[in-house]
Amino acid sequence: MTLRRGIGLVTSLFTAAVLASACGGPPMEPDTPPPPVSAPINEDIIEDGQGAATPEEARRFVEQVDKDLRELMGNAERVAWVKMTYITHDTEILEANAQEQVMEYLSRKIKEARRFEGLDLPPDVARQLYLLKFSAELPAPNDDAKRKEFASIVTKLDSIYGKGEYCSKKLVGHALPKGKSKKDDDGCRSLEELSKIIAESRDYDLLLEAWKGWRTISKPMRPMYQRFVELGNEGAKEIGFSDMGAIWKGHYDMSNQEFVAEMDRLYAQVKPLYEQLHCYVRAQLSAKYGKDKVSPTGGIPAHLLGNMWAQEWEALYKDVEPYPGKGQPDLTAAMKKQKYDHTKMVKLAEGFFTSLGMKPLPQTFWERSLFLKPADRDVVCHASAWDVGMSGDLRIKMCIKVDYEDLVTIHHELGHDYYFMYYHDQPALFQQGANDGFHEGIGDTLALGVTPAYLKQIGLIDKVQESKEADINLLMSRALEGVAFLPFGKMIDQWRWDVFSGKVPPSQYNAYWWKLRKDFQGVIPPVERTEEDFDPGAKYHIPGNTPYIRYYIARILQYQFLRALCREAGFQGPLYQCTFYGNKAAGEKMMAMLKLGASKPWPEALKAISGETKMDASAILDYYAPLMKWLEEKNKGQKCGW
Ligand code: X8Z
Ligand code: ZN
Repeated sequence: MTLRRGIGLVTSLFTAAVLASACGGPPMEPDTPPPPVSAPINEDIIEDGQGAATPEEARRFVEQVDKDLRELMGNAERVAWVKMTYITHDTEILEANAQEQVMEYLSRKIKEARRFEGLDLPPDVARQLYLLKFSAELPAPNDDAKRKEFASIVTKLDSIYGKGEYCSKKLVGHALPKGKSKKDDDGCRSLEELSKIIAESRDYDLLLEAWKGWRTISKPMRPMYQRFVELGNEGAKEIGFSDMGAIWKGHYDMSNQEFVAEMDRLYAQVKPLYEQLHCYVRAQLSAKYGKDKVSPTGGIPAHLLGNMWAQEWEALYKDVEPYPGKGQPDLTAAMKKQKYDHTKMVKLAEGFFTSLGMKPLPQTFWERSLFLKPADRDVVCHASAWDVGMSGDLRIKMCIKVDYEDLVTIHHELGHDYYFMYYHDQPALFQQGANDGFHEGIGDTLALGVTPAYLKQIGLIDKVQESKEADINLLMSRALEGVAFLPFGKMIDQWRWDVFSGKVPPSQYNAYWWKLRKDFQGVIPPVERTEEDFDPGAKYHIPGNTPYIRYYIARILQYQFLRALCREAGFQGPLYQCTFYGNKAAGEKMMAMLKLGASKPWPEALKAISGETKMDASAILDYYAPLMKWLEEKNKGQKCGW
């Protein structure tokens, strides 16, 4: 569980996950991985109980924790909602106070729970204790003053990002903010407008201005982040971990080492596909901007990939379209033509879930969600999903634009809300994804089902183009999103794990960031960066303190889920053409997994939906197989890699 709105994005108690290593090995069901090895134990832990611990006492303990968490989290989430949708001096303080309370509670209970280590406990009690152990994703030190400082930094980092704005004369006339008239244009732009420039402009210097500009907002975060790492590590040690990264890596039903090896194993499967995509896109950009600007053999300058962080490249689709004009529906245009607005987009996504036999969203969802960026106040626009107080009070918070990218994000967020909805009856500690990658992957799986055939069925497009060229175009547009993301999804937490463990000192924060960007993504900074900068802070999840490896896991799992659901739906044909829209049998499979929450180790949840027990990148490779072949052909004679 994460005390903050979990997933920063998914909110709910535990959105951040917590599958953890249990204390002295809780009984595990057959078929589950070996009990994880916990991080080194700190001997100073104070044991609170009196006399020998018993299983009955352990049961009472988890029941009390369940009650307390519901209350504490309910309050903290409500306050976080207000702060994120109305950032002011006061709401920041209120949020920090509420977080501090949860932090204090969790650290205390984690220590107390040590008394049950080694007991033979009923599986559900053992599992809750196991999950509790990893629940303090942001572990505050026990010292009151330090805890206060820690909570305040956590809140401030998030707000600095939310309020971020860059002003420059060079931006006057570009991506004018909504509600501002041309004559009042002061050149000040928020992330939304700067991102629009990055996605739409092809003017090298303007792109550079927007890219550099957004990175000015994160410079002041550096000393705060450094202190955050010190305090968080201190708190982590107090509850028995070597550093914060050991907690973050801990909740995957396996040891830290096994987890890292598992992530590497999956990456080895997908890396050749990424390299081919990179090679092709780089050649197109080099032809467009010139070899002096984009070297045909080196890394790609980060501001040219259509996304502020170069994490997903779908904005470049038109620039790199394999067969120009061959049947890729322009969904943004289709939605605009049919007068889609934010509500209609959310309804469309909800319709996909209900078509599978799931319940509609509650009326309060429509009343309490935030769909549009308010004109009169600062909010955290980064999309998130919420179940305030684990009470079925489902919401999303998003600054929706009418375009395809946001339609996918809406599916993503509703995936979180439907997970909340279906594991609602579980104890609080089980109200999280089987692992956090599962939580992130649900809505994305449905978004893969937004195929041309589905779009025709719902009347957004008139006809489906059936040709090899149209298929390659479709796969290219998908790969610019799903494949381009993979190394980015992996490197973000590589950076944090190494920062938290002390392998990377503050004097190398930025240099190490760019080393990983180059090594993993083959992306380079367009201008010199120094240790005056703090470029990691310009990506939401760093100041938002949301673990990121979950998105990498999700990007792989979503294709595995898709393959399973399409099998269930009896679909025959290439995976990329499959939609399981309207298929109740597929819906049943998905619900069976959602209902489990984290009550069982994740391999059992994976089994419930797919019959498989291992994460496997072969589904994503199958999905893109025709594109891989096409790319290899196209890249012949090129020196791929960087
Ligand atoms: O943060 C998100 C979601 C909220 S959980 C909008 N995503 C990552 C990102 O934006 O960087 C979804 C994809 C990756
Ligand atoms: Zn998410």
